[in-house]
Amino acid sequence: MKKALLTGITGQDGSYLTELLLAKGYEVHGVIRRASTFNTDRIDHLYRDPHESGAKMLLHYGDLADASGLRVLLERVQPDEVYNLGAQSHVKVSYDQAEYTADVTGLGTLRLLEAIRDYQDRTGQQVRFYQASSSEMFGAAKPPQGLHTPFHPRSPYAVAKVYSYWQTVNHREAYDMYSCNGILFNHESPRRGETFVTRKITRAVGRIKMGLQPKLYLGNLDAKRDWGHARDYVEAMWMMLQQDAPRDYCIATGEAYSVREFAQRAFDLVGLDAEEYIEIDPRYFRPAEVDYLLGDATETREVLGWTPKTSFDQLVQEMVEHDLELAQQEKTLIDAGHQIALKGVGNT
Ligand code: NDP
Ligand code: GDR
Repeated sequence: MKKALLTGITGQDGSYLTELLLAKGYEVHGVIRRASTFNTDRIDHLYRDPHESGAKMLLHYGDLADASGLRVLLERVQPDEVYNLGAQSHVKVSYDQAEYTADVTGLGTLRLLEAIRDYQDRTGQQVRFYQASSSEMFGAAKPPQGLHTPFHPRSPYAVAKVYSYWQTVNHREAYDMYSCNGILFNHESPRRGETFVTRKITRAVGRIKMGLQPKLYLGNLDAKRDWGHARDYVEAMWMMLQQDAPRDYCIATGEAYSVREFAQRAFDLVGLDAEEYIEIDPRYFRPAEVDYLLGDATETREVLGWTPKTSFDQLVQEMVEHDLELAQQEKTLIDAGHQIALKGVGNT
């Protein structure tokens, strides 16, 4: 049985990747952070009490800021594959927490790579490594962006990801490690964090339709993104680690839409006019914006044989349907006299 170790298992991608790996018969070990409230909502449905026999998903406390803890985890788990999905992943937040983002999203990768290198040197066991690189690294570069496009990062988050990208390449070249970068363009789902724009929109659509929220405040509506479905993208991550030799890949749909277009489709699906409900709030503007991301994944498709299965329309529809149901549940509870606190508010 293969063993995988995931950082970021509690995040959107971590949850879909865990489902995929469990279905393939892996034992999955996930790194979780200690928090004062539960932070495992996205993987609770996969959890089985480790005291029972047959538990295949096991969770360990750890943090990308804690090098010694990561080293101990490698010894304990002895993984065949490591997926580094953990990060302070919010672009706007990275402006407020630039140093922290550099530490976790940048240096965290180096800590993990160095722990793997030591483990391999001592045991002779090969560990395959996946780095969650991002289209944000292309930043201001002209579309379409692909493997040969020079990086021009536009936020502390993107700069940290560029650092991690090159550490991953350098460990491959210097130490002959099986380490790969997956440069993934935006991917969304009903499990997307509620402060990312697509989920913020679909949550608002559901709540506005149910009369729970009057307006939706957004920033730059003209930014364009190449949006795919997270469930499809985690499959590509796994495929990258099953090849004969390590290399880097770009994963994208090859279609881009603006934030305005995403919102219009989402509101249309529930019979509302987006223009009537959206207001611009400048606090959602970023100090430097990434205007237009459109991925060129031709090479990846040829090498990996991967193609996205979910269209843009299907993605928007799945998210809206999910969030409409969530809003209906909220309304039922409110009508019954319960207090509901909306998650995901704030200035992001
Ligand atoms: P999420 O924000 O949903 O999840 C991030 C994960 O990282 C969470 O599990 C979070 O834990 C964990 N994490 C945060 N800080 C630390 C830390 N200090 N130590 C260990 N773990 C930490 O991100 P996604 O699932 O959307 O993305 C996964 C990865 O892919 C990220 O690295 C992201 O930057 C990258 N990426 C994402 C893209 C996308 O469109 N989704 C596109 C390209 C790259 P907790 O739950 O406790 O907060
Ligand atoms: P992004 O995703 O920055 O591309 O990073 P996000 O959904 O946050 O922003 C996309 C675009 O929408 C514009 N926007 C808003 N964004 C947010 N969050 N909130 C708003 O109210 C709002 N209004 C307009 C933004 O300015 C931006 O142009 C995501 C993250 O998952 C990264 O971790 C990942 O690396 C990249 O995608 C690829």
